[in-house]
Amino acid sequence: MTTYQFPENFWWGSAASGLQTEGTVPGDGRGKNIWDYWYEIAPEKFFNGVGPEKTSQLYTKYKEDVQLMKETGHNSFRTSIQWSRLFPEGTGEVNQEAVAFYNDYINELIANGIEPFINLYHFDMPMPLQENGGWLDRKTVDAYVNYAKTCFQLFGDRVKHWFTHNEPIVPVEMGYLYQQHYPAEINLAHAVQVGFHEALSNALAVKAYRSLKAEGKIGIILNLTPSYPRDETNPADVNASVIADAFFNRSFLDPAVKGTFPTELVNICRDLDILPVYQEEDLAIIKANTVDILGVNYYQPRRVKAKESAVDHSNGPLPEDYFDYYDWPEKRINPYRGWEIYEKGIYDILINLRDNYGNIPCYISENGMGVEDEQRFLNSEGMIEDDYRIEFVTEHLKYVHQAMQEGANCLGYHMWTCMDNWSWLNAYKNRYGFISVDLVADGKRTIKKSGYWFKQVSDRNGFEG
Ligand code: BGP
Repeated sequence: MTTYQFPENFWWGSAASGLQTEGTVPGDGRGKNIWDYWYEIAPEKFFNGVGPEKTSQLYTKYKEDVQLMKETGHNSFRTSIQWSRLFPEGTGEVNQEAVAFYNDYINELIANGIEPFINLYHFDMPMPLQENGGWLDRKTVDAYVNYAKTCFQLFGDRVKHWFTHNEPIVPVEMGYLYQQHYPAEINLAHAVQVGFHEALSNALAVKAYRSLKAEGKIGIILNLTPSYPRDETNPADVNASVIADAFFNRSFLDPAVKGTFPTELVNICRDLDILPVYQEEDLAIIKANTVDILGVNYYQPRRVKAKESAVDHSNGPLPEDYFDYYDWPEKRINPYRGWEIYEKGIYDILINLRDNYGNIPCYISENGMGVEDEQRFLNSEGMIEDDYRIEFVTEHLKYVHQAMQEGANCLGYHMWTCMDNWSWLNAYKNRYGFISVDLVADGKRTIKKSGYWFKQVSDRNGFEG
């Protein structure tokens, strides 16, 4: 048995987002976002036809939920402020119902010893802005900066950890390459423009926050997917992994932390004549306004090899023109989500940040395992015995610990997620929480075995394993 001891003040908690947890109630004044709209026009795309209007009813149950966070050992918790709740039109009038709600929610967390980490954009573009192009439209960047500043002013007296975006590559790839988010286009030129505007909006929000001379920290949350080549001794495979890494990781990691874009990516965009439209001062703004802290979401690695298959030109250029995915024979897969489980990836990310990104302060902002039909694991006391989740977290934490022993600047570990919540298109198919949510019994919450286990880990600031 080894003792895995973490430093004092290590952040133990979980992450969620506004849209995935809150739900709507009549009179709350929330505006429509792209998910409401997509559900309206294509409900069949959503697992079991469940849309974003109800989700886990946190809007009315947050007091109960904060108590459950306490019971599961949280000293910190991340959520996002829904843009379309605060600004029903995306810009203009602030919705005072939203201000009251987020004030109460934040105060409740603090009163219970849980530090609120607040993220801004988590995939929830207000529909009036999307109608003008969403992130394709430069005016959305201005609207976003206004939303960011408003949040800093309203809640910044109590919130000391801010994040500008959660996984900004996801709206790029899922909205403009792989059709999993609205507007579900396949258009690399649009994807590049959207990504650039998001990167710029991050820098402008950092700048706005700094101008307030606030004492808190501001960062960004990135889903980093280490790109492993099929064969590390084969230069063509290694090159494929470098390109995949530039597209999916360094596209945001480099501008956010170093203030520059990866040369490989810029060269590809130049060759394809799809460099984004930008204004003269944008690059200097990005250079000057890098983040204080990085949130790392880690679920799965990316395995690639040199391009062997024919390039498919039917949808114009795509990242996959430069590499093929590699099916590693030794992989272990979470069959419900279809994602590889590879614990060492979390260590490799932290070491990469240590060696190549100035050891920027960071924390694991999401990690977790979505499992279908967890009712199978109910015991006679009505508790879900999710030993697989305990094992998943334990094995990842061991690698986090090892990286920290070797100098990685990791300040905490947040699970995805606290309460089972609604997922993009998958709705309630896969459950990730420490706490189950019974959709039939009006959202009844029950702590799972992993929730009690996490409390012990947090109390002891470590575990034996
Ligand atoms: C991350 C997102 C979360 C969450 C999680 C689980 O990428 O930040 O919002 O949804 O993944 O993934 P999914 O819900 O697709 O199973």
